[in-house]
Amino acid sequence: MTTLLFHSDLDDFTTWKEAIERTAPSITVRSTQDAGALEAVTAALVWAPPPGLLRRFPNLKVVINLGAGADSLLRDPTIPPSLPIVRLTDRALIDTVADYVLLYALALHRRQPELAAAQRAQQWTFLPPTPTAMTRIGVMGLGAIGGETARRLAAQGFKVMGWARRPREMTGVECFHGLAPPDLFLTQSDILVNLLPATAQTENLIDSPLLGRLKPGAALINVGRGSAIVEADLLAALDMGHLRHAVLDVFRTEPLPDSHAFWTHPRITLTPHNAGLCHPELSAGFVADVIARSLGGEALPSCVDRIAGY
Ligand code: OXD
Repeated sequence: MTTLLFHSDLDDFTTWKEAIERTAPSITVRSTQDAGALEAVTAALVWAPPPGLLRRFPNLKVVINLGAGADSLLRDPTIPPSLPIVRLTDRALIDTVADYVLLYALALHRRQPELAAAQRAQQWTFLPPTPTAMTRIGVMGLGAIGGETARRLAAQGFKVMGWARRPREMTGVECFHGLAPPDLFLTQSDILVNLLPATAQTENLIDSPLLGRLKPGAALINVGRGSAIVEADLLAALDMGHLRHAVLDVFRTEPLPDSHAFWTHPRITLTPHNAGLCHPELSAGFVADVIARSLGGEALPSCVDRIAGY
């Protein structure tokens, strides 16, 4: 028997507990509030736990991050670098994020924000529809989620480009690589999609110089991390009209503070970091396998590279 600690303010404890214990009866899942004997906990399945929480468990062998970006764990100085962090990126998470980007890419392509504003002003504004093949989308980040997102956008008929640090080949997606997004990628993007994790390299990536290289009237979708955006630069690009609209799901501070300018900006659509979520039934087997491997001293899948920061 082994104990798995579960902590998340967003995911339902009981559903996860039932799914994991049904899949692996030798695992007992306990919540932070009812953790039992601290020494019995050998694994943790967590989303954004309070800093210092995991230090209480002396026999912890592995931490599974309940989501794609493990930045909240990497920011916690009390988690030793030797403790493996595994990322949970299940089919549900990949599909829900890809759906989100497709939804807003279509909305931006069909000028839905402008139509909604016209309706609020009771103006009959005819904006001619155009085929998706006339809109070019640049996707930054081609990992499991970014790759699927790019594929779905291409299947919808959009012209799709992707940029990643390492070379990739994808049917139907024009791939770029390198340390920074190249000019050809940025200057051709009608819609720029950020799916990059929070790292030292992506911090403040979307600033005035980058936004200035996008086509006039381009739009932005950010589902990576809020730290990628220089907020004042984004607001300036929107106010000048160089950027037509921004769809934001992630923010530097979450929940977004009440007084934040993004809440009421007419060219911003925002959602409460709900683009994607893992599903207990789809992930229980992976979680059980990671715990078995960690107890058996075997190599772990999807481990966060502490040097690369994701
Ligand atoms: C994330 C997630 O990393 O929702 O943002 O998984």
